[in-house]
This record gives sequence, C-alpha cells and structure tokens, in this order.
Amino acid sequence: MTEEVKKGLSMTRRGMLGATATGAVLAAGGGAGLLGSATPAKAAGGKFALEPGELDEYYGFWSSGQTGELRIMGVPSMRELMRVPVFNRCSATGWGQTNESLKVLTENLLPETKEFLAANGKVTYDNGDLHHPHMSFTDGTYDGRFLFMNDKANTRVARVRCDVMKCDKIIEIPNAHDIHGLRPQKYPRTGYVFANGEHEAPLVNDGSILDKPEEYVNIFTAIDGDTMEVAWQVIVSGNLDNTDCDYQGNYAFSTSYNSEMGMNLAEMTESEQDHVVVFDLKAIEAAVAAGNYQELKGVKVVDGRKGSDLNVTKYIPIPNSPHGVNAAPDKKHIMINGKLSPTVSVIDVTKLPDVFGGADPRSAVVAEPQLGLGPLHTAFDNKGNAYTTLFLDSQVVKWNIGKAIEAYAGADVDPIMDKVDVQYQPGHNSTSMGETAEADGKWLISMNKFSKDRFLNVGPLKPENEQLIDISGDKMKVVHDGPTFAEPHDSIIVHRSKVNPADTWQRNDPMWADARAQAEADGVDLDDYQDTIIRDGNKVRVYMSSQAPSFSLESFTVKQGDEVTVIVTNLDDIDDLTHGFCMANFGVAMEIGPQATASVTFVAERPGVHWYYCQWFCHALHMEMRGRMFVEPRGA
Ligand code: K7E
Ligand code: CUA
Repeated sequence: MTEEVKKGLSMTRRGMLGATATGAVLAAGGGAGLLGSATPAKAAGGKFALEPGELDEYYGFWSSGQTGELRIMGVPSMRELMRVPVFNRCSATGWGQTNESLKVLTENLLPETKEFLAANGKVTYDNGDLHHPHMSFTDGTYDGRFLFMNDKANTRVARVRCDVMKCDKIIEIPNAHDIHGLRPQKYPRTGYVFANGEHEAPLVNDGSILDKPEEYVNIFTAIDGDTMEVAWQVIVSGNLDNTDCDYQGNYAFSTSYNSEMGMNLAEMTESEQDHVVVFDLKAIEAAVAAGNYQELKGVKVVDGRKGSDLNVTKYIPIPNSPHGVNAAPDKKHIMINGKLSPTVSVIDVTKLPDVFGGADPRSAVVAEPQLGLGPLHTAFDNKGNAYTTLFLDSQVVKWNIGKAIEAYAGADVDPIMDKVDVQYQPGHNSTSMGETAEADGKWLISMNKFSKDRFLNVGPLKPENEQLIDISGDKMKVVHDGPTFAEPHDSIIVHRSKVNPADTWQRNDPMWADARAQAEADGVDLDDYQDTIIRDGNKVRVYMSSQAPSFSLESFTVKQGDEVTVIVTNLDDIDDLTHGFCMANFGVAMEIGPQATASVTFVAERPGVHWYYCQWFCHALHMEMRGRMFVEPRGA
C-alpha cells in the first residue's frame, strides 16, 4: 500500500483530499466497500410501507443501464410497477419484434448503421445502455408529456409517451459518439433535449484518421423534443460527461473528465483541473442563423472549441474530473460534482453574461465546499439544501447552499448539515420533484452501485441497492433497501399529479398507423370484428380481432415459405384486459393492449399444425384462447 493510499484510508469521513491525492482516490475505488459502513441504519421515520391497496404518492422513473429499458417504480413504496422496453428486446411485449416497435427502432437509424446491421444479419440493435431518464418540462416543472432517455451503447436518444408509457421515437445521433449525459430544457418548455457524446473520435470517422487523438473531437447535441430531430450540434474541446441546463432557457452545462483528451487512464486523469463547458443557447442559435456552421450528415455543426471566435461556449476550470451536473431549484445555482476532487463547485448563472463578456470564467464559481470523497451527483430539497453522493465514503452528505456561498466568501461557517452512511458506493441520487422548481424535500433515493451483504446472496452478480431516505427532518434516515437489476444509473421522482396515463388505447393511435393504412387498402375495418385473410403473392396478411376468451379466427392456412403478417386488434375496451399473441415454435409473441392493434411478420418455413395462443392471462377460459395455423408443405 502506498503512502498516498494509507493517507486516503486513514482520513476521517470529513477528511479532505489534498491536491495530489488522485492516486489515492483511484486506489480506494478499487477496494470498494473498504470505506463502507459497518453499521446499517435502522428503519425509522417516514411512512414508506403502504397498506395493501394504497397507492404511492410519486412515480419513480428509473433507467436500467445496460438492461436497456425504462422502469416505473412507486415511491415511497419502492415497488416496481412496470417495465417499458426501449433499447432492449422484450419477450413479453414483443418489443423489437412487432412491426410497430421495429418501425420505432429502425426508422431513424443512419444509413451506414443500417448497412452495418444488415451485414450482421440484423435490422436493429438489440442492446442499449440507458442511463438518464428525464421528463419534459413546461415553465420549470414536469408537464407529463414525454420522458427522454439516452443510449450510451449505440448513440441514440429515445422518447416515451407518458399517455401510454410506450416508446414512440428513437433517433440515432449523427457525428457524436456514445450519448451519455441527457437533459431536457426546463424553460420555457422542452423544447430542446441536450445530449452529450462522451467518447472522442475523428469528426469524419471514416477510417482516414485512426490513432491521432489530436484530431479527435466531441459533440454536444440539441434535439427538438417535439419532432425528435437534431436541431444543431456544437464541437467542443475535451470530452463530455453529464449535462444540465438553467431555469431561464439561456445556458446548458456539460462536465468533462477528459479535458486532456487522453486515451488511457493515466492520460485522462493527468490534470488537476478539468472543466465544465457552458453553452450559450442564444449565441448558438444566432451562429446557426448567420450560417456560421458546417453541415455534417445533414446537421448544422457549430465550432465551440477553445479558441473559436464564435463565443458560443466558455470553459470554466473545475477540479478534478467532474461528473454530475445539477441545477438547483432556486433557479440560480448549478452544481458541478468533483468526483476525484472532494468538492462540489457552485456556479451562479447570473454571473455568466459577464463570463461571456470576457470576465474570468472562474468568477462564476461562488462556492466550492469540501464535502467528502468521491462526490458524483447532487439532489435538492425545498429548503436551500443539497444532497451529494460520496462514492468513496459510501455516504450522502446534506449541505446548505447559502452557507457554502458564505464560507467561500470567507465566513467561518460549516455548510455540512448531516451525513448518512449508505450501502454501498452511491452514484446518482434523486429527491422528490428535486430536479424541478417544485422540489418538495420529502424523499431521497440513493442509487448505490454495490449491495454486497444487504440481500440474500444470489451468486457473484449481485443486485444494486437503491435506498430510500427520509429527508423531511434535519437528519437523514435510511428507511428502505431496494434491490435492482443491472444497472440503473439515474432516476427521477415525479409527483403523481403530473402524470396521467390512459387506461386503454385510442383506436386511432398513430402507433399502428401503417397497419391501419394497409387494412384500409385491403378493405378491412380495423375497428370491427375481423377474420380476413389476404393473399398477395407469397405475402399473406391475416387480420383477426380478439375478445376474451377467443380470437376471431380459430384457424387459418398458409403455404410453407409464405411471408405471413398477423395483425391482431384487441376489441376489448375494459381496462387491464390485455391479450397476447404467441405463435408456438415460431419465436413469435406480442402484447395487444385493450383497444390496441399489433402486428408481427414471419416466414412460415415450418409445415404442419401450429397453435397460436393468448399469452396474457385474460379470462377464466384464457387457456382455451387459442387457434391453429396450418402450414401446407411446399409443393402440396
Ligand atoms: Cu449519470 Cu452512472 Cu451515466 Cu453518474 S452516470 S453514476
Ligand atoms: Cu386473451 Cu389470454
């Protein structure tokens, strides 16, 4: 053990890392848990356990990391309510297999991606890495229209409609690489969705430049949240990690942990200072309007690198490999979480016009409290306090923003109000409504990367531990442990008054507009009982409706080698009456919600009798809800 590491480990939890302690932080990270708590907090305080039949006060929207889906939780009960497939393939709902979902998954892939996938025998990716789910805003608070989320694995951004809680748009972001940070514009509305490309690459990445990092760039993207098209992009110096924006609609902020543009760990952590990039949104729009951009893959790309004379970005030096960015509900302060520095740097947005006017970029920093080891993300209550996760200390620290500003100005005050041990190694955290101007200071979720001994051992791969913390009093109280599968990074906690999903689909929903158009061409009324089979060369379209407990077609016949499309419409309009359609031994299954239409296409390359059945338990006679597909052998 090096002297530095010993020093790092022997420090008290309030102990601070010196400027030379990067090595100690990294080494301690390798021994995750060493600094973790040995005394689990006792359940106490706030009422989180609901009686049977009681509903939660909040929706929690959870990402699922490399699982690729969005999850809906109830808060404070921490019950998992639903999984919404987005970047993943879902066996239950048929996401990634139905024609409707394949349209969403494929329609906005770049041409070269389609070619690449085809060469690998695929039409879409079947994995994703979903880190950051965020709801659309109007006037600084959630408006219940959409959720937006990133795919770090395959450079995509997706949108989920909150009326039906299904994904309706996925776009691949050109020019950027591996979208990480993502946030919607808060004011006046969303508006833009900001997305960070995390990993550096040549601007034109066609193989003509390989190992010349000095010619690599990173790209910041603004997407129009209404049309889900890229509005513009900005080239930056250094890489981009997390992002957030102000409450005035003027600025966005992105952290960079690799201002060095290093290609390995030693190079990436070399500088004691990295930076946060501030984007002047109006200046970028003006540059685009004035034609000061280059067009790449159909996108207007503005140069915001250091040294660009467009003055659309400023680089504020921040110690040291900063990670999370969080706008406080006071609408004035932006927290930059230091990660390898024990500090959070507080930026005052009212000082940014001066910075863009030429003032020292550091003049926008109005506090930099030392909080503990490994600050990653910060959440907020409605009393001027911030809650920062300390990855290495395995703690959440509660601190007062006003006192931190006073201390930075020289006053002898300690901004730290409380610390609580969490189990173990927290990454993101979120408070109830805490990412909006309506933060209410009731609940905090600490999203801990390690659970270790907190649950029954399930083998080498352990769940994560998402802990519910009551923050309504002066002291934080950990009140509940919640295991989650790989690997939620982030969550938001939205008051239930903001979200109002439908109980059944509308028959004219755009999700199946293609099926409706085809049905009209085939003379089939999708809104009525259907038992029509259309043959069109070797393409066969089978229209059937479902009403518990039967499909309108007890059987249908096709020929071996036919391309069969089965279009099922669920005419039941009772809430919670979902049917399924599973074609056994064809690898085909899908969900058809009440009043929905869903379709699936396969080649009937299997002669014989094949049963299809309803795979959603819908009725006392659900087992009987089935029928036969006869596949006549070729040449018969
Ligand atoms: Cu938001 Cu994990 Cu992608 Cu921090 S990141 S933890
Ligand atoms: Cu319909 Cu089960």
